Amino acid sequence: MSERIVIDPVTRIEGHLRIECEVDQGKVVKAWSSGTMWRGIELILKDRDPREAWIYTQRICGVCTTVHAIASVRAVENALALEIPLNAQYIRNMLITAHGIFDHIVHFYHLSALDWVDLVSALKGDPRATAALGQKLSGWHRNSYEEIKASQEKLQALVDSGQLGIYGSGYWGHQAMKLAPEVNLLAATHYLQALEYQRSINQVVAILGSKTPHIQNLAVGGVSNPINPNSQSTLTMERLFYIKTLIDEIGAFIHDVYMKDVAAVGAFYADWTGIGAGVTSYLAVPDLPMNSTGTTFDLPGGYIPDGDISKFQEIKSFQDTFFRDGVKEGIKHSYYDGDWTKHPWEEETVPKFTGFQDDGKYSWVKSPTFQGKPAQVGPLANVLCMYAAGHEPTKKYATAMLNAVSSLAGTKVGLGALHSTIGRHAARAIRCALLHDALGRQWQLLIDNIGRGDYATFNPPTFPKGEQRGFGFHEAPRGTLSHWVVIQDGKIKNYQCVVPSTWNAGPRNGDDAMGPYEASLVGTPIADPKKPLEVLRTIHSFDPCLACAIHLVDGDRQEISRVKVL
Ligand code: NFE
Ligand code: MG
Repeated sequence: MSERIVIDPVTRIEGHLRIECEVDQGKVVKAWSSGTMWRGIELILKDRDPREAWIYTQRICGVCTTVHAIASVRAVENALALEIPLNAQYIRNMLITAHGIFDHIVHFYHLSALDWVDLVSALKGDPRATAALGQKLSGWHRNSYEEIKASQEKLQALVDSGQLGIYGSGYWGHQAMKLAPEVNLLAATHYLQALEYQRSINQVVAILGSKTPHIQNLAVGGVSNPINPNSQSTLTMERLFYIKTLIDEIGAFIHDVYMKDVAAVGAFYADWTGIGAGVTSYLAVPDLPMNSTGTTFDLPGGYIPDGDISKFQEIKSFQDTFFRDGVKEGIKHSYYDGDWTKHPWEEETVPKFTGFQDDGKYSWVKSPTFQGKPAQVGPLANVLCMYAAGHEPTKKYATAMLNAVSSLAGTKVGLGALHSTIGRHAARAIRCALLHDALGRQWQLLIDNIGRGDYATFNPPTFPKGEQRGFGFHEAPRGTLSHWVVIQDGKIKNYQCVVPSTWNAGPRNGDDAMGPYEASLVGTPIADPKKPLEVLRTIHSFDPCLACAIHLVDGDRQEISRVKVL
């Protein structure tokens, strides 16, 4: 007999997500992904000055704080065919890469590792054996007996205090937890260390963006960082070389800790390379523009239909018509009035809440499609597309990751294993290494350009009479993000954001095809329906952000529902 599992809300994510599954004979047979929170940004933008849209859209999210700012200025610049100075591209690219590194480290260690790592078991690990294991895995200087022992004592003190806090309701001792106590202890030690490293790389964002979360230095037409190597109150060589020390410092953590831990989790949970593939049409956009018009990029992107890498089609520029015409959103199963599938420039947003209906409307998230089909976005899509584009550094890191998993698992693990729950973690670590190399390159490009005497950071925009349409895309940490703007006589007439978590968390589309979260859950084995750890493993592997996925407001301010708050 089948039974229902409802997880509401899913935790260790951003925003409000409800996952409902039907389980039969120990496996998920049906799944629903529902965004239950409702808020507003897109309609607030109507009639505003396009130059300030980025400040508002950035407030969509407190996690991917830079990305909506970046996509927004790109959308308006695209509508105006406005070029931006090279220094502005390089500074934006440094913000993008530093933020991405921070985001990926936080995701693996703090938002998802505890689905795989048992903290209670870590208390039983022998610190000396753990140090020996760590030293076998990598040359990381903080895999020392002293450091591991101190981490274990910290955990033990927490348990002894009886105040477990956020660790109180973990699935400790669950039968799907498979790591030995020493592996758990090593991972728990890195969990604590990762808190320091995510903070240090985020300083790059704070220095260039003036603050984080929510940077302050963007402008339609460039950035507002004044560059003057001889002044104390601008972006100086002293600040830039301090940034370089932060970039250099984090490299060892990414390569010797993050990449190695993901390989170990992949090898010890090798069965999870066969679980959680879901939607295997992948979309990723190119990013890190290398010129002032956005026609060449440091990292490539494109589209892979139905998991077939040989059918990869590249997306080439900020003017790309294959991308521009390929994106649509539908609302057949979403809480909006009607049943349509439209291009973002043509959408109108009229909320209409009906309550959760299995075969009707059941989510505030819309259903995006690319070329008429659901697409998975995120680091896995990004890495597969870069691999398909023949990007050599991607091939190098992907091969290194797969070789590391193969040697630990004692069996050959190929590229096909990436189409899975574990594959999403592996791809995120690979992408993190690529972003780190790119950050170093962008830093060097900026230094060299300043060295040539170019201090320009801004081209002022002018808004002609009449209508202009623009789109801006960005490969955000959770995947492809695009903003779509229609400008009329210098004011915003329509604004739509099609966001990474909207692509992945979307409900069934106009053709009733499941969204990526839903499709990835079907077939997942469930050991104990009362403790659905396996569902969380797959959902967390996408790194959900429902704050991003739903971002509209009811313009009439009607009351939708009332809740009691304790
Ligand atoms: Ni709120 Fe975000 C990213 C964007 S959405 S986290 O990355 O855009 O999924
Ligand atoms: Mg939207």
